[in-house]
Amino acid sequence: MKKRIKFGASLMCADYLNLERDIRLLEQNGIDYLHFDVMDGHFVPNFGLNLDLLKKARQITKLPINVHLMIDNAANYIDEYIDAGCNSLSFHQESTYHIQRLLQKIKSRGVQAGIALNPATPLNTLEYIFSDLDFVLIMTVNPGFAGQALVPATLEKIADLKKIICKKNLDIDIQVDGNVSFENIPQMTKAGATMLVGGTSSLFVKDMDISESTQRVFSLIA
Ligand code: S6P
Ligand code: MG
Repeated sequence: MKKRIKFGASLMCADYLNLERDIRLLEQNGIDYLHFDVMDGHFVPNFGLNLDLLKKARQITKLPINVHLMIDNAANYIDEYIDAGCNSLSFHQESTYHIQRLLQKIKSRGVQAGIALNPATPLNTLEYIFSDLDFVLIMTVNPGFAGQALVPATLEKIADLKKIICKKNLDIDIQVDGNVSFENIPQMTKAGATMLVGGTSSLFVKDMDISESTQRVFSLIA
């Protein structure tokens, strides 16, 4: 099944002092969803966006909100992020004990469920949970920071996942996050990516306004 490629905005790369302005610009320019990075300073060595900000963002926009939990003990926080109004949610394979249970819980609350894989984590960890997944987040950099360089082997990983999805005839999106640049987007989508996360490499680009950068990305994925 051929899927439309969706382009999302990584809010941790927006202008924090003008966040509402940036969200309005993203809406006006046809962005598909907001990507909301949560970090705990433990699973990844950085701190990201938080629950209170998610609640505020939910009040001012109808855009789908895609939460990416880069935290330990994700199971303890899932309900709060869902209550705050996210539409899809991923947590990391590497920090979670009862993965299938958690995916089921997310789906049972009417939210799309995804699992995020660090660059070094193999695809075979997905083997028995495909039917529980709406999307897989392939990290194309090691999680924690914006502005990093692509880990090249992750392109092969996207292609390998796409092959499995086709072979099993599954309806699962492949999300890519990290250095989703003008240069890398064609290779990522050719390999099979269907959900892109735009950060500093393609959306919030120095000396380029949001309208120009979104148009450039849309021309690459049309
Ligand atoms: C941090 C987080 C990401 C970044 C995004 C940055 O790891 O999960 O969502 O915000 O990858 O994009 P860029 O283009 O600066 O690499
Ligand atoms: Mg992310």
